[in-house]
Amino acid sequence: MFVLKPACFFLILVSFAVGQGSEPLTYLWPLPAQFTSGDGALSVDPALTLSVAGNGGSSAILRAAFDRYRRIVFSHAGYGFAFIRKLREQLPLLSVAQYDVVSLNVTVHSDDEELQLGVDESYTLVVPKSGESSQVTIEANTVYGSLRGLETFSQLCSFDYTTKTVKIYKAPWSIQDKPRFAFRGLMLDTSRHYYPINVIKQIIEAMSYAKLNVLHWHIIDEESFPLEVPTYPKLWKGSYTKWERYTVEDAYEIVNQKAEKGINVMPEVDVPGHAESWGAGYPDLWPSPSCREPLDVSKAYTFDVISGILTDMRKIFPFELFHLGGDEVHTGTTDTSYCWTSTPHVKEWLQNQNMTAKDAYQYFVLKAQEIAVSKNWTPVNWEETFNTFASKLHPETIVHNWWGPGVCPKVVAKGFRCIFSNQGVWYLDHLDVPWDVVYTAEPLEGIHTASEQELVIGGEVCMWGETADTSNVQQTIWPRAAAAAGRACLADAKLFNILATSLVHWIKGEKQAGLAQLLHGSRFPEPPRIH
Ligand code: CP6
Repeated sequence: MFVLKPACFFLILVSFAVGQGSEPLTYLWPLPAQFTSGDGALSVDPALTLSVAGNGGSSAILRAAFDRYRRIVFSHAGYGFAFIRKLREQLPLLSVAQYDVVSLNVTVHSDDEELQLGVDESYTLVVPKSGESSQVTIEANTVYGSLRGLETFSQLCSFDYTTKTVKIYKAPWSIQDKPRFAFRGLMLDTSRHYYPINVIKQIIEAMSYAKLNVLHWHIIDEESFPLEVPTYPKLWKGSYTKWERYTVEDAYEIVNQKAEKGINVMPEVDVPGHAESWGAGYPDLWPSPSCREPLDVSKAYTFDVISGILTDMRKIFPFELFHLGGDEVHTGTTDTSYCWTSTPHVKEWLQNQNMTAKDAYQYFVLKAQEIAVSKNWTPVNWEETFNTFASKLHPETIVHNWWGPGVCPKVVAKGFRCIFSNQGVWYLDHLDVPWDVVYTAEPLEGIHTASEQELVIGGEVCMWGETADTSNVQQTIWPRAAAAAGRACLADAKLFNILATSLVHWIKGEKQAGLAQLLHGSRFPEPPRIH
């Protein structure tokens, strides 16, 4: 609510300032890489039809997306009268109203490509001049590009309250878009607060509006273990209650929902720290009942359990990246958490192995990486692993920045790939960070060569769960996640002196054209130039 109130106030102020009497403007967010527009207006038929061409023509994903967007675009315009729509489809002569745009032509050039990191999301969207033709066209190489195009199409459409029709203003449009980064993430932490899958699905829906494409699901942490793991059925004893759990079916549902929206899920199993909840079902995973973190490094059993969890999860999560955490592991003897050096059997094991606690941290992370790699996953780890033993990490490791600025430059200098999530700017649990600060953060800052810049696969905003529950998680995520999405999608960083977009539709999980428009002219400074 803290975020929402000032933002709504701003929205109302601005809509008075620009809305009076003038033709509604069309705001796209994130802004496409390249576009031109004119000053015409086209009406769009609520019985808009989809025609598909190219190899992707049979895609059920595309057809389902079209139906979804048609419902969004025409929510005010009689789309609900299915009976009338059907009648008109049967008997075109019954149409009384004439519309400029009656069909949307989508061409998908290639067969459905697998939804993985770097999938081609580019598209071209053309809206003709008034009267010139009655078709809007979207062309894309993959079905996922066509989904991004449909999203942009839906943002071009706004409801005209005077004529009660949906219109595309500023026609003709010619839009060529492709994302600046392959990885545009949002992290959700379901351990500190449980979110029902409906809420997660709403968040995924909202992600598609902002063209974010990876949900990093931080499923488990020290507070709770909400996921069902069939091989170790007592693990989810660590959930808060038996109602606050995700079954295997729930997880499948979330993954499928994401596939429909062109969004990947990157699950996280954070080891060896942040794992206390595992021991609720299997106390042997704790060094001792009175000293519970990090997981017991001295037992082969610990790695058997990790392997079992990853085997089960492999069946559910098709994305090639898997997050193994590795953050905030307390290894010093003076730390408040000192279980490895203070628990007699672990201490003895360390001595026998001739390892310090720090060595054991490295040993643990590398063993977990081996398990993930053996299951055909690319490991992702929080930056402490890189900061502590960079040269030992699996060469394919993707390092996830969080502590501070200047980490990705070091990571890419060593040839590793990096995800930018600097906590000072992209941690959504920092409620005091305003959205312009989120927007002006630059993942490539301090990285000067093209080959090193390419190793930054993208960025991610993190919604750590301590500060948000079901009642306000969407409000806390948006609009700041959308601000970051603007940055992560732009193909050309200087094209941004434009307009922010709807708060309302993201928050409610539905779009309301008309309320959706929020202007911010010169509020933001130029972003740092990247050469
Ligand atoms: N939980 C886990 C957290 C945090 C991290 N990992 C965290 C640390 C500092 C801040 C916010 C969140 N709550 N597992 C760090 C990656 Cl300010």
